[in-house]
Amino acid sequence: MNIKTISGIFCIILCMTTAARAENGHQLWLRKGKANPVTIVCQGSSPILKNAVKELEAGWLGEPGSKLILSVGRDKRLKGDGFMLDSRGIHASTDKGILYGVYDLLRRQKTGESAKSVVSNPAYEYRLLNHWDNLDGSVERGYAGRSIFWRGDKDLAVTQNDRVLWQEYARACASVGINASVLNNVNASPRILDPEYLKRVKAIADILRPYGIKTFLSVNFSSPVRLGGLKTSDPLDKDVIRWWKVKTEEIYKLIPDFGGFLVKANSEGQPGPQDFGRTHADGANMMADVLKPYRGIVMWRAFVYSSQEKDRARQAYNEFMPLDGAFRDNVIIQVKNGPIDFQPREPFSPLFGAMKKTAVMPELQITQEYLGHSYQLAFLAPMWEECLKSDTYQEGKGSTVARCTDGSIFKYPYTAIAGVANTGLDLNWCGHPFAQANWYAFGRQAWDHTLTSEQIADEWTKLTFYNPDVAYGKSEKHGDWERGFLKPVKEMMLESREAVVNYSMPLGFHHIFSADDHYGPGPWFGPKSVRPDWTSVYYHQADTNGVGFNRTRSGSNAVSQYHEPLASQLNDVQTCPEKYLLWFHHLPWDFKLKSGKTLWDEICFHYDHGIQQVRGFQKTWDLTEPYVDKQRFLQVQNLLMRQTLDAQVWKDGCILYFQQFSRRPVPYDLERPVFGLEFIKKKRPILIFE
Ligand code: BDP
Repeated sequence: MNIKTISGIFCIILCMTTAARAENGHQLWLRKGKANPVTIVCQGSSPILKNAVKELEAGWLGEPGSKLILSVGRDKRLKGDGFMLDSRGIHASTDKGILYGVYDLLRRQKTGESAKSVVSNPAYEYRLLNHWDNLDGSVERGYAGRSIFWRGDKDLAVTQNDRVLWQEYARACASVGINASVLNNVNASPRILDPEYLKRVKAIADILRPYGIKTFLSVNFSSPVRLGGLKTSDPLDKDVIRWWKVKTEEIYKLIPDFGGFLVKANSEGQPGPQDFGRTHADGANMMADVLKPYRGIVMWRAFVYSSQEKDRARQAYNEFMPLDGAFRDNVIIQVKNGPIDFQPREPFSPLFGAMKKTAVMPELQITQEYLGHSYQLAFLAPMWEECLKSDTYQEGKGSTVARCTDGSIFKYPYTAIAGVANTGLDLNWCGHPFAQANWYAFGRQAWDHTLTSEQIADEWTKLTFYNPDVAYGKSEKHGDWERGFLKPVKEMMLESREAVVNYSMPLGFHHIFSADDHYGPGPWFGPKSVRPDWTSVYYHQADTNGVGFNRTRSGSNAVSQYHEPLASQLNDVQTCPEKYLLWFHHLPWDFKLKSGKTLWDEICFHYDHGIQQVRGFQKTWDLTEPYVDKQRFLQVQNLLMRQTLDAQVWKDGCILYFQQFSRRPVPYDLERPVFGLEFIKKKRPILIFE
């Protein structure tokens, strides 16, 4: 053998040991690895405990041959499904608590976090995913393939593949503490309550249950008419009440631990109690009463807005505050994090903390409807952290959104938090490899809202990318991986949502999308035939004098829906945080910001900074190549290319559009536009790849 052949063989061996094997992402953050033997003593053999034992046996990375005790019993340090870890094992008051303890322990072993004397309690009782899955298999605002639950009327039989997938889904949810799923779209088809569909719901519920997951359904308010053939769906009508009673009984016969209903009523064309001159409370209470004997709950959404209200941001508060105290105790009002609609940045909804006699739960959006679908890398934990940790001042300083909803300030009988899911049939479940981090982060924050985004990014990155079987470089292997991959990738993730804000809607801009796809820029979108609050021009109000939505006391007065001192702080342009500036104020183009720049220049700088940030992500990612498998490396690399193009289109489209009103030059330091305004409007290069 000559030297060349020897070095060739050597090279192949080296490559085999160092290259990470291709990963398609299907195993999420639960990737299989080697495990050490462990002996488990478990008191009980429920399906949930069996799963707990199975997980420990398959994933134990502690001392080989350790003995671990799983014990269930009351302890005053434990709340709900909380758990305790110590050197002897896991203790919890419920079987579910044991399962959560197992996942927590295994996560700590994998990420190198200490598992000595841990006491962990969930912040919210219900930690739900809301699937906007339609029965025909499409997913509203879903960007990762078709529904994992539905395939249409003609395909209701449950296959072995379905079962496997649902089990994998349930396991992933449980591993981050998610304990409930709403299986269908809030724009609900009445058909979901048809016996044929309920059979499939039961099959799903049976598979989710051993992972501690409760099943809920979205229901259509006019089901009594559309499914039951009744003449009315008036919630005070005796026959209607009877219809819901019988239907509810039918559901509980099939699914004894069914969770309850999620309702979108009198919103975006959906039917509701107001169609019959009744209130949201009348509608919600009727359902709450039929669910009460089974301990079921109603999650009633506050996402309402009508064309009569001059400022859409005010509507939910105006409609729901007068009803505070009128709801049954098994009703929770489900409120989106912001007053408009899951924008890249919104202030928190003023309903949080304001409804003191009614349980309120936050609704977050995991699917990236307004943050680049599954084409853009946007780690959302910082956005949710920002909302949950915002101070409402409702009961004095420190009344954060989280504390106003988790039962610490108001003693609600039920507490909950929901996330609109980003799952689909794509092999990696979520489309973008980094979108998985948002599913993970939602579960972790719903369990513990005091966690920082940094901690969550750290855990997820280690679990999702670190491969103990790979020698990452010549020196001390862990150190290399942490420096070469973990640190830069975490920094990129933590910056990513702000980058999206910068290149799409900085300084308080919101909802300036093109038409209904909620993807590319469309600040020009404002046809007279469309209801004003469905246009972009309504939200930015740009003219030659200035830009922004005046929600101060001299404008729509939406600021007054917030508690003092926040209301005054937002009202005053000098104290309003700049990130919310154009949300609350209409300002002249030459208004001076804290940086000393004019508003116009600052807008341009933010758009430019956003694209520079994404260009930075491209560089960061390219350097990670030695530390990640080829499949995921290339996929993310390609997606970042597209994101840069998207950012360019956003920047050029918005700057050139607003320049027509500002009549000022683009600051000299900044790169010039690449696309012309008319070109963007006409060709929408953002969709070139489709
Ligand atoms: C909006 C979505 C729409 C949803 C609606 C909702 O564009 O598809 O149906 O929210 O939350 O964000 O009901």
